[in-house]
Amino acid sequence: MAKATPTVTQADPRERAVLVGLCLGGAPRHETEASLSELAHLAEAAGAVVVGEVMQERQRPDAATLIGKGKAEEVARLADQAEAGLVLFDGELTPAQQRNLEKVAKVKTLDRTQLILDIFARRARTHEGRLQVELAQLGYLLPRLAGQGVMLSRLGGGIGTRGPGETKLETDRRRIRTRIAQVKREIERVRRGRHTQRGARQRAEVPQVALVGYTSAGKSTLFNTLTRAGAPVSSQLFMTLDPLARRTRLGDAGEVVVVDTVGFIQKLPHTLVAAFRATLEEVVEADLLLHVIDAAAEDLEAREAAVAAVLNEIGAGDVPRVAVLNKVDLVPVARREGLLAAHAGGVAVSALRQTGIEALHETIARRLELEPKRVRLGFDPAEGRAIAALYRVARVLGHEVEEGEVRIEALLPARWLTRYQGRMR
Ligand SMILES: Nc1nc2c(ncn2[C@@H]2O[C@H](COP(=O)(O)OP(=O)(O)O)[C@@H](O)[C@H]2O)c(=O)[nH]1
Ligand SMILES: [Mg+2]
Repeated sequence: MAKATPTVTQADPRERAVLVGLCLGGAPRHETEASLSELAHLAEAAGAVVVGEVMQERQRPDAATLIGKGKAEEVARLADQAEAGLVLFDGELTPAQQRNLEKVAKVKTLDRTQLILDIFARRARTHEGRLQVELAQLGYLLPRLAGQGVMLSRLGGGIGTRGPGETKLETDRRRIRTRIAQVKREIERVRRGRHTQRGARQRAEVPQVALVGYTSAGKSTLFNTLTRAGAPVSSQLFMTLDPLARRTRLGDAGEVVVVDTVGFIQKLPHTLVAAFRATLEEVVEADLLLHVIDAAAEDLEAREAAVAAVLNEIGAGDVPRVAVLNKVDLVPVARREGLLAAHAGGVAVSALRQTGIEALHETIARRLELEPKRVRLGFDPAEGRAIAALYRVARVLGHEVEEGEVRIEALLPARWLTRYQGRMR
């Protein structure tokens, strides 16, 4: 079964990909299909556009090409017709299979692990995150080094480090092992530093809201809905175009930083677990998590449990959490009501149709205690820094000096009341 979907115009700059799924030994077909649709979603997350799909059923994998030579040729024809520059295999290819398939397909051929690594590499934002991804990439590369075709240049290391009588391959392997050891040490160092920082952790001036949930639950759609609606046109030019973290205003309630994350992936290769967790560091630091749930998913409870388990494991179990039941445009009203009843404090939205967003704003504002309180505070004129800090978190209505004291009247988000308790006048 092969189909090409030639819906994309030639002007589209995205990489064009053909997906290949394999259904082995009479495994249920719908499992392979579900896995393939997750792969499609991952491909999109990596910036590709899916232009064709091939699925094959066989008893056992072919040692040389995984899917068998005839099928591999069919993939090559489809890739050619669809003008695809990339073939993505759902599953892991041995180094030899990858080389053989690339020879037949005549275009870049990657497996699921490489695709996920690519997504993580784009998305790792912290130093530790980048190191974890590099470590996973090196570990993946090491057994796949077989001479030509492998780009080592970006791994650093000088030319001419080759010892006498040593083959190029051995030098490359040694260089990778050295780098792996370096990266591991660096990760340890960063971790130790982080623990000391966390002890002194303070509330962020602008509260951080992180979107978590399963792949394709609608996190990125909601991210766009939340941040686009909030961006005033005049500041558009100055808005950082970080695709994953954006500062935005929630109606009248004040500003937050919304952070998008990589979704929880169903078939995450175990070698990628550490790298995956590193992409979630910001989740641990967030003030509020929006757990985006696909209300139309059949295995919704299992997915939720998987997300909750990972949150606990990474130390984000205590971060306040709101259940956002997304895609309610796809479910009957009765199911929506049932889901809301089962998720105390939850909100039903459609990120795509932009319904329920105001209620979500209100919930976020309430949970983050953003509602403004009118206060009068007193400062010593020498406390310039404390005054500047207040200006950053509050809307100042009046500022005057009385009896040698700076008196400031302001609208202060409720979350800051305790910090300024001693200054109330
Ligand atoms: N019908 C419907 N589809 C949605 C909604 N939100 C997202 N989607 C679709 O679900 C798919 C996955 O969305 P995406 O935001 O990329 O999910 P993510 O993996 O969690 O970031 C896309 O095809 C979206 O268009 C929604 O509220 N209703
Ligand atoms: Mg996304």
